[in-house]
Amino acid sequence: MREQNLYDLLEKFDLKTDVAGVKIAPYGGGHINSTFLVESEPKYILQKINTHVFPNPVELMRNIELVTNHLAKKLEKNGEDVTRGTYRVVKAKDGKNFVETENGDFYRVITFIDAISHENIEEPSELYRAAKTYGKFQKMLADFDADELFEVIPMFHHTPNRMKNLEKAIAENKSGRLDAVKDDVEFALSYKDRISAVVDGIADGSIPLRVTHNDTKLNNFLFDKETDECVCVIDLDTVMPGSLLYDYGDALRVGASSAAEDETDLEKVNFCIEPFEQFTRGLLESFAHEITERERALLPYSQLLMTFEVGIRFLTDYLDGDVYFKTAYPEHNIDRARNQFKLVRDIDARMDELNALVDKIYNEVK
Ligand code: ADP
Ligand code: GN1
Ligand code: MG
Repeated sequence: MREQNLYDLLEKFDLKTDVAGVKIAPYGGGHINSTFLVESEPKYILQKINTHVFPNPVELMRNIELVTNHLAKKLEKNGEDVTRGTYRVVKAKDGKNFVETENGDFYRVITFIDAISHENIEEPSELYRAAKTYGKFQKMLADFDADELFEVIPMFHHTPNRMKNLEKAIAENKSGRLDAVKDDVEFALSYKDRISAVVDGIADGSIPLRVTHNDTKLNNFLFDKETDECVCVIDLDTVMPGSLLYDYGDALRVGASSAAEDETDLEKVNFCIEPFEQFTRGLLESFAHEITERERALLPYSQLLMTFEVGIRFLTDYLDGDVYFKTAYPEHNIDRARNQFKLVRDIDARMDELNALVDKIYNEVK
């Protein structure tokens, strides 16, 4: 879409200012939606919703409006700065929380929070601060009625189902790339009988379902530009009932890696224990009194699991011909998969050490 059309589109939203002539530029490093920063005063975020990934944008936006309204009420009650604690949905002039264009694209506008996201950590203590912010976020949603939420992507973190999707992609080999990735496929399949612990725990009740974020990678946290304080969690598209373990594991997947998710020099991609310790400490300080024994026992496993899960999702998308994640070049998805698998190997080799560290931290903070 040409930029001019974005101005026409913004006209349809109930903005506090005239945006004629202001700069509108692609923004952020997300893999799903198309995000633009509208540099008016105040600034806004304009997003084209990825309707391939989110085929029910109306329900998705209803979820986000409900969740952000709930968060705003809580923040206000706690005397906190609502404008930094969550983004808000800006309504269209017709009262809807999105604009649908003639060709069926869905756009939304949300308030811009003046803080930045990191693609990689700059120092381990960022993860302690992120865990505290996450803990607050999760607790604010603890009394949110989960029945109100539409399940935007069914079985989003059902790892055995993700494995089925990979097996289907292998069988179909739509992209014709299978031969080139035989080793990666073999590695992925070798984990097949080790990926059901969280779904099993949810099924037998030892792992409670909570209203969770489900996409807690590092760049979905915002940090203050000056103080590096962790301001809030954004990207609320996937807020759905889920396990705390999904959010914990996913945050550490990127947060405890020494390199970007698509670094191709795998010698540079290493699991780092300091951010792991920091995030675990922050999380357990928030949840020590309510985390179940099973959840606690599976903390290190969940990091392995979530890293593996995203790895097989990248591999699946590579085999399917790059239809899900945004890619910048043809081998992007396989580079990402190999990067995640390198981390899986690293984490797996250190499971005993990580389990002992979690026990130690738990005993210190409980
Ligand atoms: P995606 O679903 O594609 O990941 P996000 O909603 O995460 O899209 O947005 C992409 C990036 O844009 C984020 O990682 C963040 O850097 C930036 N961003 C998104 N929403 C806001 C906001 N309300 N305020 C400030 N920055 C934002
Ligand atoms: C996507 O939207 P973004 O870029 O924050 C994906 C996550 C993956 C992540 C991998 C809705 O997150 O599940 O973990 O890419 N989001 C969706 O980087 O599929
Ligand atoms: Mg994002």
